[in-house]
Order: sequence, then structure tokens, then C-alpha cells
Amino acid sequence: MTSIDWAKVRADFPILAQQVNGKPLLYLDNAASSQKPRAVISALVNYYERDNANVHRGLHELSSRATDAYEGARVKVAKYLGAASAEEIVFTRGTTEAINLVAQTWGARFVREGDVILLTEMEHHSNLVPWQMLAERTGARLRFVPVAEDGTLALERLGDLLTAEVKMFAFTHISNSLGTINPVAELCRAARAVGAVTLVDAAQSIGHLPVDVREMGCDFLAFSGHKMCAPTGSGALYGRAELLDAMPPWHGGGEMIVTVSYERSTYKKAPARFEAGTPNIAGAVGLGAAVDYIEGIGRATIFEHDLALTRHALARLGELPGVRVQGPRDRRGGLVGFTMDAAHPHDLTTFADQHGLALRGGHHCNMPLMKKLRLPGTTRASFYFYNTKVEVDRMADILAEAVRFFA
Ligand code: C6P
Repeated sequence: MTSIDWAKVRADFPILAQQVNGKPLLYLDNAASSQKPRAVISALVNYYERDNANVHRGLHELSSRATDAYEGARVKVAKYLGAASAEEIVFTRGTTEAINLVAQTWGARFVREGDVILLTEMEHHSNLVPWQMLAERTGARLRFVPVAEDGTLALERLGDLLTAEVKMFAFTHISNSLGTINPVAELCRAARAVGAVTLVDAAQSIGHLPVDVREMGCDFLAFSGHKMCAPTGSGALYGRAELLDAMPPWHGGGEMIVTVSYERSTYKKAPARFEAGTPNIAGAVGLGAAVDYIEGIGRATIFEHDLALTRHALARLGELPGVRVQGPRDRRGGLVGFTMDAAHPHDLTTFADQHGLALRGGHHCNMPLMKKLRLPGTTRASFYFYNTKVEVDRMADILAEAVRFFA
């Protein structure tokens, strides 16, 4: 057991020490976006106060510092993901952009009419809509691995679904509404056996548990910086070098070309090929600082902490009449989605806000899944390492009050 002074860690997050609606802020909406520690905020301030310039093009001191900081962040992200090299990391605005990049470029090159894109029924809209758009353009078909009663994937169906026509199997690591942790390595192995390429949506796992692309055996992995203590608008796509280099460019413009004439252009290799124009330099610098910060605590330690809070939350929610938790009981990430018989998720979430408690209520960008579950949505509490057991108890007390209020 690693010994961490969690109170000291929490003090690194200035935003948490405030009152909301006259009550101490109880921030349990971390699956939507995490808060930022001083180390990340300072990295942004330092960058803008000392090093700010454009990257890759300037032959002056500040530009070379900015370039070093930007490319240094790429190396950090590559290590964090266990990638073979920094060339396998394409900076993006986040998970959504990373998945769209793959659907549009890899899809344009490799997907044809009659091919199948395999997804799961628990995908966030950002790992569904881009594939629907690709299917519309190409005549490919979508298939879905069902979600079973207990909120896990019905893996016994995989044999029927993962056939030779499947070109891509794209699935989430952790469901943002059910909390299910999918067996990524097993799914990637099964996909490889039929020659399908894999994409892992790591939006909900990236800052919460160890993620190693080579251990997983995935071809692509997408994540957002803002869910792992980094600035909004930062994130990355990991892609195996061989695949990235086989993909056509996406956005055209500066920095992604080798030669340009009035008629045509030739393009750089990845990752520059996919990073046209001036990138989010400060965002990447902040992302690098977030990687350092998280690694300073340790992802396995963060996962243990998440899990302890989740178990405690499940126990406390289990005491409340008319409250039903969605998703698996055991193996799950640090979030709990639930319904309360007496209250619509939006009303319950608004009630919580009156008490300084930030939850999320609604379909969580999982509309088809909510429809399948016959739910208008859920209310979701999602934890991070700066949350405490005392906060989970306070949440339970507020929800108990809501049960009485809405009765
Ligand atoms: N889920 C949530 O509250 P972006 O918006 O690109 O940073 O992340 C999209 C995304 C993709 N996949 C999963 C599994 C996600 O959870 C998210 C973002 C937030 O659950 C906002 S809807």
C-alpha cells in the first residue's frame, strides 16, 4: 500500500476550497471534467509568461523553447501510454476529435461498402456518431455488442459478431454511465484474430488506472486531457505508427506538408501530418504537467482510492429507498449512475446543486443506451483522487434529504 497524504493532495486544487450556494463545494462531476492542480495551472502561467511563441517554425529562442515544451509533452504522453515512440502520439482537442480523425482518415482509406464497424451498446455518442457518419459515406454497416442485464458486455455474443467482415472494433474502456470496465486486452485479442483494427475510447480511464497500449494490444486509443487534470482542449490519439503512416491527412494547412505547389502538396509523416496549423501549445504543456502530477501519485494508487470511494458510495446508496444503481456491482470505475423513483434526474441534480453538490443528470451522451434501459437518464456521481469518504457520506445525506423532499 502506498502511503499518500490525501489532504495534502487535495490542497493542490484551489478550486475545491470554495462555497457554492452557501455550502462547501462537493465536486462529484469528475467524469465530465476533472479539476486542475496548481502544478498544471502554474505550467500554463509559466509557459505564457516565459516561453510563448509558435512552434516548429521560428528560428529564435522563444520558438525553440515552445517547440521543446510541446514536443517534450508528446514524449511524456507516449511514455504515459506505453507507446513505442512519440511519433505515435497525435495531439487533438480530446477524445471526440481523436475518434473523428480515425473515422475520417483511416475510414476513408480502409472502409468499403459491406464492411462492418463493430461497437458496443454502451458507447458515448463520440464513439458512435463518427462511425455512423462513416457508414453513411461508405455503405459500411454498424453492429453492436449488447449490454447484458448486469451492465457488462455480453461477451458470449462476440463470436457471432466479430466476423471477418469487421474492419474496426471500437469500444470504451470504462462506460461513462454504467462504470463498467471492459476487458480491453481480451477484446483486442479477439479482434486481432479476425484481422480487425481496434480503437479504445479511454476518456474515462486515462487518469484513473494504468493504461498501456502495448499491454492492451490496441491499434488506436483516444483520450481527453481535461478528464485527467489537464486543460480543456488538450488530448491525444495514439495510433500504431504503421497505421498512422498509412492514413491520408485530415486537415490541410501549415506544418503538415513537405512540399506545396499551386496544384498539389506532399505530406509529412505522422504525427505532423495530422496536426495542421498552430496547435494548442499551452494545452499540450499543461497535459505534460498533468502526466507528471498523476504519475507522482501513481495510477494504481488512484484506482485503489477511486474504488474505495465507489464501494462506499454503493453501500450508502443501497440504504436509500427508491434509489437504484445502474451498472455492475463489482469490477467498476469510479463513478455511480443511479435513479431515484421520486425524482427526475434533472430535478435531483438541481436539488443537489442547492446543497453545493455537483453531480450530473441526464443521458450522459448515451441516448441509445438509456433508451434500451428504459430510463429518462440517470444522476451520476463520479469520483477522483481528491474526493474523500466524508464527501461521499455528505452526498448520501443530501440524497437522503432529497428522498424525503421529493416523496
Ligand atoms: N463524457 C461525461 O460527462 P470529450 O468531450 O471529447 O472530452 O469526451 C467525449 C467522451 C468520449 N467517451 C467517453 C466514454 C466519455 O465519457 C466522453 C465524455 C463526459 O460523461 C461528457 S458527455
